This record gives sequence, C-alpha cells and structure tokens, in this order.
Amino acid sequence: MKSDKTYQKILNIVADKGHGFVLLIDPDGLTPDMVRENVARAIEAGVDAFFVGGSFLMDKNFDEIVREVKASAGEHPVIIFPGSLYQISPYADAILFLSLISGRNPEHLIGAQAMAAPILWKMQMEAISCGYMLIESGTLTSAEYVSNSLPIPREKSGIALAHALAAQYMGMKSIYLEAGSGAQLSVPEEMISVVSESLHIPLIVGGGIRTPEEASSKIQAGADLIVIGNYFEKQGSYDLMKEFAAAIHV
Ligand code: 1GP
Repeated sequence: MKSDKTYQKILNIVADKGHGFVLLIDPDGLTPDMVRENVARAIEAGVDAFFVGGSFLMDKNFDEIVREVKASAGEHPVIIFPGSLYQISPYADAILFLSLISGRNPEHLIGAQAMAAPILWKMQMEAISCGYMLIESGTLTSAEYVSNSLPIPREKSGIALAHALAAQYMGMKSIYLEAGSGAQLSVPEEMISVVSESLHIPLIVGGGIRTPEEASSKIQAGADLIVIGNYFEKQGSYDLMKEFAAAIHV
C-alpha cells in the first residue's frame, strides 16, 4: 500500500499549530523565478503547505511549476489540487483526490477519478481523498462553470452537513468547502460550524478569503485548513501574509 506520509504531515500541522495555512498556487502566468520568490516569502511568513492547480489553466507549464514549488518548499507539503486530468505531476508529494460530491455530474464524482487512478498508481503518487463541495458564493464561479454542477445554497448548512457525513462514512480523508477562486462571498461561518461539529477528518475551507479577520472567523467557526490563492496574486499582497498566518495559527 502506498504510504500516507503527506496526509500524516497535514494532520501533524493541525495537531501542532491548531490550524493550517495553505497557499494555493495557480500556475498560469508564473515563471520559475516567480515561484522561487513566492514560495520563499510564503514559508518565511508562516505558510504550512502548498496546493498547486486551478479550475482552468491556459498555460502548459504545470509540470515545471510543480517541480519548482517542490524544489523551493523544503519539508512543506506540496499537494496537487487538480482542476482536470491534465493536472497530474510526479514532482508533487501528493494529490488531493477530489470527488465533487455537491454535484450530480458523474464525470466529476467518479469518471475522471477512474481515468486518473492508474496513472497515479504507476507514479506511486499519494492520493488524499477529499469530498469536495462547491458552495454558492454570489456569482457563477469557474469551478461551477467548468464542472457543470450546481453549488449548495449558502443558507442550506444541513445539506452541506449531509454530504460531508456521507463522504466521511465512505472513508474519505478530508472535506473541502469551496466558495470558488476569487469568489465574491466566502463560505458562511454558520455552514462551517454545522459541518465541522460532526467531522473527525480535516475540514478545508477556501475561496474568496481576503482579510486576516475573515480567515480568523473561518477558523473560529471550525475550519482546520484555510486555503488562500487569489488574494496573494495581487502586487504587494505578500506583505499581509504574516498577519494571515497569525490569524490562522491561533
Ligand atoms: C480556490 O479555495 C481556493 O480553489 C482559494 O480561493 O483563490 O479565492 O483565495 P481564492
């Protein structure tokens, strides 16, 4: 059986620091030099792990960027957060093996996974299963559009809980509440609170988080890992990264 070393590292981060800060790196438009600089600054500021991926990539640099993130990240986990079957690379420590459980599109529930599984097996890549849920966030997001699936309504925490519990009963190792990259509205605290109370696996929350205060209130509500991407793509935004880390590592 393939080891679950990276998953254990994530569990240790949550156990040791209380919560984890994940930086999402979208490879589009990045050069290896930019990656080196961004990863070094992120580690210095207190980022615990890196996700690499995007729901819609225009550049063909995925492998190169994953390799560069891994080369710069030291002991910090580098995990692929795949938007499609094309986002697989042997250079990562692990891949988030997503099943889009909020939708009813069989392609994203099991189809793409069955296509990817033999490739991952041959690579001996660690796969971290994840019940992935899109949460309504104000406007249509790339993830909703590309996956051709409906998000869970923001005020329907009970529906989110039912899906999270089902994923946990099926043996999935993590749950991701996703508002979508650059979302107008982030995942509601009420929903995070309702879902987290019944889980014994890590709860990942991301999408549209733009201030340390917002990150902090997701943590208070029960998130274990906070994922931030878009915000740090803006010029000068890395200056606030330490504040985000402080808000998350309470
Ligand atoms: C997107 O949850 C992640 O999949 C991060 O979202 O880019 O909006 O921070 P942002």
